[in-house]
Amino acid sequence: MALLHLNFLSTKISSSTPFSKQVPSRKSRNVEFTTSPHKCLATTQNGVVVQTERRSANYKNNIWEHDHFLKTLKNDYTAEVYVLRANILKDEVTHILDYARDASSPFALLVLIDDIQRLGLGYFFEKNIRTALGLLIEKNLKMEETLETTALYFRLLRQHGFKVSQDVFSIFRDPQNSFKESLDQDVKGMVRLFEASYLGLEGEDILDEANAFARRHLLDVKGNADSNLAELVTHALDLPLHHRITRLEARWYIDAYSRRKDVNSTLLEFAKLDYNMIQSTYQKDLIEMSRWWKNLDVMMNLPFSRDRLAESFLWSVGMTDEPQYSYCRQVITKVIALVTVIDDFYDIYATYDEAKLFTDAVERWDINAVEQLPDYMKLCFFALYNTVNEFAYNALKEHGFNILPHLRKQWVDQCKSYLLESKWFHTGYKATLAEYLDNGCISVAGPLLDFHVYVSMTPRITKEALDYLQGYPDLIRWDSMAFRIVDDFGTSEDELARGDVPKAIQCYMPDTGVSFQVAREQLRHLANEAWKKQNREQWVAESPLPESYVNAVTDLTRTTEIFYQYEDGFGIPDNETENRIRSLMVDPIPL
Ligand code: 0FV
Ligand code: MN
Ligand code: MN
Ligand code: MN
Ligand code: MN
Repeated sequence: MALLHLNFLSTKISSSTPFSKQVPSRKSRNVEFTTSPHKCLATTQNGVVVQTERRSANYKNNIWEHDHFLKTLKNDYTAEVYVLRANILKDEVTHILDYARDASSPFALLVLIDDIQRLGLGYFFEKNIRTALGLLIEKNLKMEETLETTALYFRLLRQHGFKVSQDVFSIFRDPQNSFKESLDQDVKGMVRLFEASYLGLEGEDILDEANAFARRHLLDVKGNADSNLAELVTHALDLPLHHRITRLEARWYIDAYSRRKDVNSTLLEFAKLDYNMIQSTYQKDLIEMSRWWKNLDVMMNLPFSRDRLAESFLWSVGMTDEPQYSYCRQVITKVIALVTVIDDFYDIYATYDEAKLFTDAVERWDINAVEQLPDYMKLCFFALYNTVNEFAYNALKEHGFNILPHLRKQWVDQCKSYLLESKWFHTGYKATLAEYLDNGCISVAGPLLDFHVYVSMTPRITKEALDYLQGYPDLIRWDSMAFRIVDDFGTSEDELARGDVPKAIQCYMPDTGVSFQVAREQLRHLANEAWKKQNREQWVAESPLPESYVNAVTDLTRTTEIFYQYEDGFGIPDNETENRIRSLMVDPIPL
């Protein structure tokens, strides 16, 4: 089942990795893959007790279980006065943007656009922004040749799908073709350059260099700049803007922006208000999802599994954050909550024979198959069957088109990829990196999530697009590649400790004989290459996929970067993930 071809794997992982991320120092890493002692647990099969050797997950409980507010969340920003006020502010910002577009300072316009986007307001002004940027190109105004202006121009144009060459940075390079060291006085420009470098495509060496150059100088400058600027530097180095999800960036940027000397109070008020209004939409979504999950009660027989409803919902917000996509968020939340449980029994609890039975049941897609399953799997299979059929029902009602065969295929692919890992584990097989990633890009559930986003967010589903997606096109492939690598960074240490197949790093080390640290750097490099391939996908004109969808797919990669920014933010959600859920879903911004 070679669905993803990694023809570049052997050639493209270079030994010099100037822009790989720093690995956080951490307690000693166990890179010997000894399987942890199995736990002996009793389960029942149609009421008959059977003893089987099983591993233990040691996942934490659901941290929100006793937080009743998840079911009673309510901020006050749904009232009509707020809607009216928001409409007025929206008109005012439109005027500000029109004015800046017609004025003579490209730099001021670019900064305004960047502020609007980072404050989370970009979705209101998508068309206006594009028009303004298009005019900027057309008018061919003489721009100031500062690093700041050029880098901002480059990034914004690329973000909006305009073709602009990396050669715009040539003027900042000396005759030996490296960036001029004298630029280090320009910290603002350096931050802009750093952020711009992430919009690169494969082979754009000037941008690779720009990234290494800017990172080096920003690391020097950290702590020496004035406090607002230092904050921006730290934020960029922690995770570049291009890898961040809109809502979390908005929450951070609203605070940072409010401390700026040149703050525009209209923009700030609108950003805060809109943030709170979107939060009230999320609250309604989340309440509905919490009720669904509680009623389903699928965790009843699965004490070893992760119970992660709120975290699944955060994932869905990462992929489609605009208020009108509630249905898409519901679908994604349901898929993640269920696939997490399924992943856990394939990974941890099920015997290989049980894993085969579940896979077979999904292939048959026959509710009678529930009879053949061990008791602990029954509710879960039934829930999956009902949930996915309901997605198909909704699509048929909405689009007059039966997507069930495609949905079934996607779930079969998912389960087969889990089954193959289970087989590898139970037979002690050690895959090569290429073999592992070929399967791992599917098992990580990127294609599964991307597929469900398509059927739940596009205004018009076409068979052509469904077939295209299920052929695993580059867009899905590279998205899932970055997802798998970053997931392994965050989770493989614990996975190996509990007993699992060797993950990316552990497949790569014996292949090449490199150290853990080097393997990690090279895989980060590979994930960065996958990002570049995805950047190119924004420009593919012949794809049958709508642009908003292509953005949502990229947002999956961003969500992954966010969840695994500080190790496993999904399996172990009680630190940064908890704060993020509180700030996005619970606490409004004081106006
Ligand atoms: C990954 O779990 C996880 F839970 C994610 C990415 C949320 C979406 C749900 C799934 C893909 C299950 P984990 O690290 O256990 O996944 P693998 O594939 O490594 O077992
Ligand atoms: Mn856009
Ligand atoms: Mn797992
Ligand atoms: Mn797994
Ligand atoms: Mn994992």
